[in-house]
Amino acid sequence: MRRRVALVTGVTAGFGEAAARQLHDLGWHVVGTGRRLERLESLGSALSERFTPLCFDVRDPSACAEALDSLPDPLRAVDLLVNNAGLARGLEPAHQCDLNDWQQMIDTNIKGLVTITRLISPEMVHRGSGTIINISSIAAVYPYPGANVYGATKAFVTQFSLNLRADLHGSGVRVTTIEPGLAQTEFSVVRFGGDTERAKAAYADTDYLTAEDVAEAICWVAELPSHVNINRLELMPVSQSFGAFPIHREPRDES
Ligand code: NDP
Ligand code: 8X3
Repeated sequence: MRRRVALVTGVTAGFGEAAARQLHDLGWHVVGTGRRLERLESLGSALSERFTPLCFDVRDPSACAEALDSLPDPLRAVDLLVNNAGLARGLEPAHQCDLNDWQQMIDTNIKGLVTITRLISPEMVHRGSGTIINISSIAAVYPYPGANVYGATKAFVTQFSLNLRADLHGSGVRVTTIEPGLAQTEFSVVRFGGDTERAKAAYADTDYLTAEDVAEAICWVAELPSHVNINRLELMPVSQSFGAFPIHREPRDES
């Protein structure tokens, strides 16, 4: 019998690495991507021949196409696509942000995700089966100061996924968005430009989600019977919830 193939973007850290490990342990052949070759190689050594590394930047459409074209025939029929590669850069208010950071988030979280989806989905539709899991965020739904473009890219991911599901209706292909809250990965180190102390503070004295928690959700969605589609799945640590609407107040001149 043909082994199931999962293509997971961004397996060199965080959710992607944990998902690659868990899917591999469930018997999937995992094609794992990322820009850091040495991390891909060390993950490959920890797994088995059922792991195939692909080193490329999702922001480069030609590199995406070339990498996927380089796969041997048995790995071209992707049963599960996990669009996970992504990042946040900065937490400044919009008017103080670095425009390059905004462009990097748009190029990675939006353009990279749609490029991979466009390359992989036709074969799934042709075969009449497959699952696409897009990693969004609670930032897609709940605004917070400093989320500006990051949250907007994730809102795109959530809405794109719903629209993709509408387009693929009747094709047998499933589409799910997973929207995690606070989770400890390399996310905050990247967001704060390598400032590990600031990143550590984001997770201090609280029970955050782990990469393994999110990977479990990915595996659960992927392993459900083929007639079940989870549309959106939002998860947070118990220690996180919602803020009130802030009201700006200042004394009014009543004269
Ligand atoms: P990590 O920083 O730990 O991992 C991010 C992964 O994305 C890495 O493997 C990285 O690989 C890859 N990646 C980033 N940019 C590119 C690129 N241009 N090309 C290819 N790969 C890239 O973060 P997380 O695991 O936390 O993040 C995974 C996803 O989850 C992201 O989409 C993030 O927005 C989302 N998320 C994270 C939350 C959190 O609190 N941690 C909560 C909600 C959503 P490499 O650097 O080797 O290229
Ligand atoms: C990452 C979670 O709350 O930092 O998407 O935006 S949050």
